Amino acid sequence: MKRIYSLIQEWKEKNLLLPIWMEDRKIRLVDQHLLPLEYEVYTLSEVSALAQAIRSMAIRGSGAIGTAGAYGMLLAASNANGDKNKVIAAAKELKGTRPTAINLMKTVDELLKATEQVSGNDLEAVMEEKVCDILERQLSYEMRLGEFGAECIEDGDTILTHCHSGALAGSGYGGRALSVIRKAFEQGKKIHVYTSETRPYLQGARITAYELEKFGIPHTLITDGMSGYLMRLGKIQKVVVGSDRVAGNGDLINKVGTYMHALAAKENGIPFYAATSSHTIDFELEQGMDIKVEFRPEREVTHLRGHLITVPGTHALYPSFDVTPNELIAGIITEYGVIRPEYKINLHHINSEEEVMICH
Ligand code: RUB
Repeated sequence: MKRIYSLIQEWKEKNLLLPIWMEDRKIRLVDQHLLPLEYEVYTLSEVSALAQAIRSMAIRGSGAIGTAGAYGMLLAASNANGDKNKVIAAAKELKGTRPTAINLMKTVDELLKATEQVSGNDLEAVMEEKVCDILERQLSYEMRLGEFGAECIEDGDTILTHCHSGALAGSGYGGRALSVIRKAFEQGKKIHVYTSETRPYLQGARITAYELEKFGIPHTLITDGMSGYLMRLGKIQKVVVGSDRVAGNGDLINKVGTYMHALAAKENGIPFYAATSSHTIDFELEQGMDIKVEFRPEREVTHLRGHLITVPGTHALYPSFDVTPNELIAGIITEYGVIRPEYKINLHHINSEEEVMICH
């Protein structure tokens, strides 16, 4: 696997923060449960172990689980001894792990299609080529959307972000939201970031804060319910979040809590941006509320790091994502530019690769 190993080596030398990679025909994966207190890397040699890591959210974030799907397919091809049925079974297992983030499904389907015409003997080599193309493409999207999105950020802005849409949720530079923020910071803009903690899994408190610290970007941790009041105080100028899926009409499906931030932003006249890539737009989904959102185990709400934090026997609910209607979104940042309303019309320019509207 010469090409993939040299790609990984090159990216490590460029100090990309990789959530997952491959070594000695095995997957290496940063356990995102433990960050930022511990940095532990697991070695996985079976697709079923990777599927479990995605389900348990040891690896998470829509971009990163798409990448995990790609590595999973390569691992499956490598372990298959030429038996394509094993790759088909692995694809099914990977796609069944988490239902909301569309990158996982699209990536696995793309790889499955690529293997259909291939003989068993060529399976691993063809998969490696295709996976490398996908990894390079994802990183290039990340860099380009960061450039476009940074144009929306002004010197002196304080930006609210929710959950974690950063390097470890993406390809290693800054994922979606943090690519925008990181690029603006690298351009010399004096910015500050509020990261909302993101109950119950605390991606904002743990992982966004970890990356902002690493990148040297000034930041402050807030709890999820504080954003409205801070907006009223004039302390927030922009909101930038990532995206698990964008519907064809521009509705955004993202980490639960996003909708509340968007409502507060609209009420206070603050631009709310969704950072995404063309790969995350689901043109088959007409509107966001048509999606079946993943509900996770109630124990993830009633317990924190294994400790019960409520009355024993109390029931809890955990819809993992919510839907932000398109009318609350000032712009959808993509690798083609920043798409403005009317999304139903303008998002489709991406599909046809016509020129899209870019913000200034
Ligand atoms: C992660 C989450 C992130 C998105 C967007 O959910 O909702 O905000 O994935 O980030 P989870 P990005 O932690 O449940 O996987 O667009 O960068 O993937």
